[in-house]
Amino acid sequence: MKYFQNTGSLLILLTIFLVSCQPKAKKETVPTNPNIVIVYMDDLGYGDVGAYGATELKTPNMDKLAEGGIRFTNGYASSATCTPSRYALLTGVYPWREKNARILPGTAPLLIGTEQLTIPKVLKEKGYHTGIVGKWHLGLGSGNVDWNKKVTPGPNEVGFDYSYILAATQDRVPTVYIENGYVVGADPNDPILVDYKKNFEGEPTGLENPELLTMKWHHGHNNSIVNGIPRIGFMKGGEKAKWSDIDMADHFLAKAQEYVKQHKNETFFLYYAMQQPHVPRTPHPRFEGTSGMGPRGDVIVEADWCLGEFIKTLEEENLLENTLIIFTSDNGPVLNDGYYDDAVEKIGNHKPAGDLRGGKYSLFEAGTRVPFITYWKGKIEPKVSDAVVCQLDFLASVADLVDSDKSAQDSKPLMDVFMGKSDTGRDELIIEATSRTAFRKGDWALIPPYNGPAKNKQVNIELGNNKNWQLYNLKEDIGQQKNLAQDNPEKLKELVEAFEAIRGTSYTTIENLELK
Ligand code: NG6
Ligand code: CA
Repeated sequence: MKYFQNTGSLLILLTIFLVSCQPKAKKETVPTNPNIVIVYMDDLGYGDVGAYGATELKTPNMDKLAEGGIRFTNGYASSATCTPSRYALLTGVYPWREKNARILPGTAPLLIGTEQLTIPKVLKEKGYHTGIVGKWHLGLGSGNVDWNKKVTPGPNEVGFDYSYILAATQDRVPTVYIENGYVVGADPNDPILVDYKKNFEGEPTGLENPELLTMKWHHGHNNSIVNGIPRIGFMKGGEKAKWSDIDMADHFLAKAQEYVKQHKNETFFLYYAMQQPHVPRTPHPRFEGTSGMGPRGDVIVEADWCLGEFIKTLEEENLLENTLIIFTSDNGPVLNDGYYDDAVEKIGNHKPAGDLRGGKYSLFEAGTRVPFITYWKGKIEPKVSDAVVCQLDFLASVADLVDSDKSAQDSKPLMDVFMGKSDTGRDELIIEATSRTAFRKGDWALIPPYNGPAKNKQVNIELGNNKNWQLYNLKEDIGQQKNLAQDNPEKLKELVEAFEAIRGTSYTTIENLELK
């Protein structure tokens, strides 16, 4: 008995000793990284959101996010078009450094190098599960893709564990979804062929068969017809794989919700890239007529609903307090982008660009200044921030947040700004629009001289081209009406020097265009 008692106390002593030897850190709660979600819109303008001044168009869910988070008034996409903006967002590299970073056809090879650093790679290394649902538009394969086999390299080779994408744009073939490299619904008996140069024999086109169209093309968009809508590029086969345009928003939403539910017990990064309000605008019938502005307004209402449903899922899964949500758009707004869809006719008093000048494709502010919101329930104090921030900065900021030492050439670590702890954003930023570049520094915007037309007549957007330098004080003149370049040569010189220090001197302007 005594023997057992002694052994018992010995064991107790030993246990106390062993417990007290445990390293201290283990007892403290180790902070876990949050889930990160980027909700990326396609062509949503600065003025298209209630929180950014829209009154005719109702966007209650976007507004709720803005009101509960930080609404940036100087938040920028890197480019006034899609591919370059998406390239910069994922890699943290200015798109003008990559000559192929321009609007890509559906057959373009993968633009991001498989060795290149990306946001999902940074996060993967820190234990995140990474997914993309929605629009890709960064190229696939290495040229001559066989759509009937595994399409690779693609998102899964640049850091995403899971991908469910549309290859390019809703108006470009192939009009199919691709899950982890495989066309969903592919049928070996009905192989998919895609070509951007020539049609496949006997296949109808928008140009030759207007009688088959349910949506009319205005410019471009007159190649293969899918679901009555003429597209850019030619496609044959894959009947069962073709998407339903009116169901696309619901389809991507369901995939995004599924992704969250499947990975709720891991730390995840989801890039949810919606296709709205890019053309062709095809709202689900339950959203038809809801905006009074025709399909463009209706798909914004639809996208707003999708956002609300998606956030509901995060809430139901108890993830909202542990998820940083970033909401923004790849470029500014456009009304007629190639189809007759009443966007122009039914715009009424709505101003898609707010008080900004220009729109998609433009070097003026509306090309790149977009809705830009960060939200993290319980962690971000609601406010409006005037700091200049860019999607280019997500990579370095996110790396900072998860304690990664990774960074990218042009990306600035601005997590304090995205979290609302600081209002010191970028001092300078180069923006891009269809291979031209402009500069923002402090309150000033600089646009070098360019030869091109002042306006793209088809889309009815001022592009920012002018034979003279343009200099605007955005604080006093947000609509860029008063060119101060002549009156303020010192400021002009200062900005040109700062711009060229980053951009170099071989950018295209009238002068060096004339040299060619
Ligand atoms: C343009 C298309 C436009 C749109 C854009 C890409 C024509 C005439 N216009 O070339 O409709 O598809 O490319 O938009 O074809 S983006 O948002 O993906 O950059
Ligand atoms: Ca776009």
